[in-house]
Amino acid sequence: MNDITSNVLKGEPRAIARLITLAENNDPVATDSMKAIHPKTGKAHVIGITGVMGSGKSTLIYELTREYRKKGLKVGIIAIDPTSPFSGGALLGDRIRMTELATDDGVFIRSMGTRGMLGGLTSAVYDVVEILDASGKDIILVETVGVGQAEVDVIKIADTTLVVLVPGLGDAIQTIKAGIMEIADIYVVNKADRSGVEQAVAEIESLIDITCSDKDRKIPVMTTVAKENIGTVDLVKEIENHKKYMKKTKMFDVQRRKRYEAELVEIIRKKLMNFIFDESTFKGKVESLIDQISKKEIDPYTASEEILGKILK
Ligand SMILES: Nc1nc2c(ncn2[C@@H]2O[C@H](COP(=O)(O)OP(=O)(O)O)[C@@H](O)[C@H]2O)c(=O)[nH]1
Ligand SMILES: [Mg+2]
Repeated sequence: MNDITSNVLKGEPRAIARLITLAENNDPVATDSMKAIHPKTGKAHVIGITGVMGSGKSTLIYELTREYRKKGLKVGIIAIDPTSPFSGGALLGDRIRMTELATDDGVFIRSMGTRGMLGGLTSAVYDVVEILDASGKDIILVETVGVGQAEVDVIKIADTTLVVLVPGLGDAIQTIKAGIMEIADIYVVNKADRSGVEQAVAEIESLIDITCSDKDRKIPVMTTVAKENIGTVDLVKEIENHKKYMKKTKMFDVQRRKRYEAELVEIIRKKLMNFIFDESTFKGKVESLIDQISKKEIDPYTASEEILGKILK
């Protein structure tokens, strides 16, 4: 076992940061470490937090982290959002609060760009989850921003997914439109200090009644004022309840398999792409096929078969 691997397993922050960077750069050293740490993973509860920008996800993560720290649990935070206060974006007041966490040894924060293929999650996020898990974090909070594929993809990584909404703006309706209704294990109506909370909760609950297929568990709708740390203790309890429910029904393992499936597919996709577009293998061939496609000498399907035929033969 190399130094970086054993230091990651000891929870050493600098080794964790280093391995994440190596993994993001597809460095072969990272691959060796990733192979070595996998048997040490699986303990962390991965919690996805998604919702529109400005709904209070980062603030909520900050308060949740403080609650988990009070319980003595170690926390990893992955912010897939360049504007996050965790990555130095956002308002000064928010940023100061977030950096408070950075001085705590039991907390590791990493922000990542949204440079995933097809607008999905950046592929290194699977590695980061494994690394933080192996480093001894009990809780991993993954924040994704906006409404799109990344939000839907977070469900594949998370054991428990929170969808954060705010009162007003017909948010619940927007959620359905974006097709993320199915991904919520828990709804959080944040900014409950604003008007229209009851209406938002009622709206979401009636949507749950229509769309929720699970008869054994009603999806809870929690209200919070993240900015004033109101409702976070109850939210932590609901997150724990969801985990217990998942364990009891064996859905936990089903969900974990989804993550590993997504991760495996992503690794294969990445390797295949690197192989095809690598200078030494097919680069020249690919270029000449693109020329031929442009000149209508060949169609893209036949061209793809030429490349794949060479791999699969
Ligand atoms: N009024 C109010 N503002 C909040 C609340 N929670 C967060 N905010 C503020 O909303 C803004 C966006 O919060 P942030 O956590 O960055 O949202 P994110 O984009 O979803 O991560 C910040 O200025 C927060 O201070 C809340 O419960 N009530
Ligand atoms: Mg944020």
